[in-house]
Amino acid sequence: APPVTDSEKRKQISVRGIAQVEDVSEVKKGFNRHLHFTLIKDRNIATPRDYYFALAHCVKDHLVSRWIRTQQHYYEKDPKRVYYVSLEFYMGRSLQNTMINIGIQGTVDEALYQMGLDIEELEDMEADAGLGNGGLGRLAACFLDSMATLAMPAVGYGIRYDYGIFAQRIRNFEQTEEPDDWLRFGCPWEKARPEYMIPVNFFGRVLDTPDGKRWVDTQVVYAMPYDNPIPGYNNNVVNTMRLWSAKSPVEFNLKFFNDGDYIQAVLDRNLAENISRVLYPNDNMFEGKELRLKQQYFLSSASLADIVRRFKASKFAQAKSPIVAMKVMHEKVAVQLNDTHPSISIPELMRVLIDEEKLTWDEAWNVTTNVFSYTNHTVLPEALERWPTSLLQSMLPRHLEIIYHINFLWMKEVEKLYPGDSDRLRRMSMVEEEGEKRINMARLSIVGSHAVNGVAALHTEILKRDLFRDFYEITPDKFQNKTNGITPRRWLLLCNPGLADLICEKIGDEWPVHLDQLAQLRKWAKDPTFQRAVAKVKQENKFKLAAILEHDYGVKVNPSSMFDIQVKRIHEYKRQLLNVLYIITMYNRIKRDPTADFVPRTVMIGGKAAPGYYMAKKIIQLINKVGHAVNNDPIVGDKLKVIFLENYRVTLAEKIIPASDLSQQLSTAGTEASGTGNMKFMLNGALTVGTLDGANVEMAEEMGNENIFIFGLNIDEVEALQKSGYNAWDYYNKNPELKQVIDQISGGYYSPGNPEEFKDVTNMLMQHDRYLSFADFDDYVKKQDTVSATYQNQSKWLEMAIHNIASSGKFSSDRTISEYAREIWGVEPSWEKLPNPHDTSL
Ligand code: 4GP
Repeated sequence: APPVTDSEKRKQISVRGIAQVEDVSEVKKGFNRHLHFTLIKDRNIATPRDYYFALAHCVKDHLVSRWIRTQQHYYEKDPKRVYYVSLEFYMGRSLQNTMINIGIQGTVDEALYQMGLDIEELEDMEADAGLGNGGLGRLAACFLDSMATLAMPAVGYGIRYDYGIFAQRIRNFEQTEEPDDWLRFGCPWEKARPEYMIPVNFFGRVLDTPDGKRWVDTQVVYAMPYDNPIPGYNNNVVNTMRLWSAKSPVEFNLKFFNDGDYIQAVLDRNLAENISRVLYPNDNMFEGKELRLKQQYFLSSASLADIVRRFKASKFAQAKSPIVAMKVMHEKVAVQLNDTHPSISIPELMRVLIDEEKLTWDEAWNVTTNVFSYTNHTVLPEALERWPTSLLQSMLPRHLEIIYHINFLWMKEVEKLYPGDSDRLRRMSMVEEEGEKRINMARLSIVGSHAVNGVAALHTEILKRDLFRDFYEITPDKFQNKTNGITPRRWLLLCNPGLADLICEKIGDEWPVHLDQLAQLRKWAKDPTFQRAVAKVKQENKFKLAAILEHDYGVKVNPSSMFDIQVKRIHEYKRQLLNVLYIITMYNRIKRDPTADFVPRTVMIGGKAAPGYYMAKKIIQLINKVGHAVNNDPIVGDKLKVIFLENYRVTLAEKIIPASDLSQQLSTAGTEASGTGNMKFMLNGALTVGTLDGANVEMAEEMGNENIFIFGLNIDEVEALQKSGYNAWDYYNKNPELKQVIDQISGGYYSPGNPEEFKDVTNMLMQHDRYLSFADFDDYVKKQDTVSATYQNQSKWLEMAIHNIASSGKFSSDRTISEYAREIWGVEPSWEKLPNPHDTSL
């Protein structure tokens, strides 16, 4: 027989041979092994955290075989790849989500039970991966779940911040911030890949050589990848989220080394590594800091280098000469830009293709515009990114040069279409000349992409008619709507198992991947037995939350009161103040007539304020002060409680939303691009009181206006009022309840000893409220009164709640992602399963 080759022998090295069966005894064995061999602890000294880590490693063992096999499968099939590039991935915890998605939760439950451990206690040891601020970051996380569930060859690229979104503590009624040291005990899910580090260049200057442009004398920082598994639901697919961490090059600050200041040179390595130190804590707000621009370029450059490397290694590219391959890269690569945050990717890809791959400008532009697409998440002017050219000139000189040339060609095109229309040229130029010279990143993103999308129907209409009107006029086909969605796995299966079980009893178990099937529940909306079952689940969730509130915040709530909840970042446009005005109105009514009929409420408001956002912090202080007055007033009793939910985050959302009766979505029409919290409440059977804004409009369409409490001005009325002139005094003078509330706040009723405390808040409301709060007050109060009346009719309320659940199919992020796939990326979603590598019969 011929000698066996090494390559033959190596076929023993296969994930097939080591994949374990998923039964209780295997799980116990794996858990035991990790506790002792990985954590080096025994049961005498192990803490709940040790047990959490042992379990996480054990669950990971069942994940990695699927992970490897999925990546092998993609390499073999060589499909078009999808890249979601985002400065934020607001993931929350991974343990329970992983167990659910790979289908071993039941087995693990049983194994831990047999070992005398409380799984919920272990789960609570996991730190949230809080690498996001709010909606935009959580959307990216839901999208990763859907892309894996739809078996799409997708990678999420982001930054591995050492510090995620700060922890919020309330001290003396005010917000304070604590650093979120989420990696302190290590992250069991990630795998560092130092062998794939990528150099990223900054500063330097551009040389014009016969061989093209050269960017020289740069400072180099390395991007070290950390891979995180993203399991699909029940399909054996595991995708990758690759997060970059900044590493100083060995020769960093060579000058100091040579000068003999060795210690200083080593200390200065921190400077380079600060790039991935901390997430900027702004939601819907641009802060033009140099370090933030560095983060954006760091992510863009490292990710594109990785994407180009993977493309070049693909079968498709290998079958062609390098230059021919690069000219058609867009056939195998789609990159979605999550807002303009990574939009420096556009000139970066041009630089790579022209300066390194030697394509012509036109060839490079064709590839670039076909690779990229851009999602807009907000129309608030203060959120739109406009980087000073002075900053770009010093940090990224070659990129600024490329942007200028893109703009030069673009201006020529516009001039050809509208000769002599200089005002239009100014409106459409990427270079803004008023005041400090800046680059408008949204305009760059529109011109550099083949598709631009809004995140709800109304929002997309605003983009087309208003913010990007001139661009829409020239390329109407570029503009698309992709209404946001949420993953039903985390936001129902995981967070509300009681409701999930109930739904399964009625309609089977396919709804988590075909959420439209929830529509079948409509036929039981009036069925008293089903209503009772839904009510029972809700009541159990409320008891559970009440216990958490008592344990974590020391407040006792009435679990049969209406749980009335507004959780989201604190922002003037989201109008938490409107909520506060109504709380005080209720309080005044109770005091005026303590014996009158009153539908008890526990009002909960939660959310973080950006640390530099003065008004948002004042709003938090006001909520806490009002809560203090209301909660300690014996006349009120347990009719009304006001709770500020400290440190609202993904993990707290999972506990609050299933226990909610009422969801408040109060933004001024035309300001909230979509909202996604609104969808989570709907899916969990809460009713909504809200404006015709963002996705609320489509929610109302799906469930019918009779199942939602819509109030306030619509977008046309808002625009008309702004045009004719909004005067808060008119409303104040006409509505005695409103007048009383404002007079109390400005008179120091809620800030005894310091009547000035909230004068900036009342002055804003009375004199320069951009969000027209008073204009909607009257209608809001009336609608809230209807809410209370409806709550007294429990069977009506439950009927509406069931209609909410049954109508939420559209808001699965699987639907959203399927639309992106087919209409923007040119790939097909799939509901087929990969083989289970643990199935030994295969
Ligand atoms: C948010 C929008 O404010 C929210 O309406 C939307 O649902 C979410 O994006 C996802 O599309 N925008 C941001 C931001 O978080 O920072 O612009």
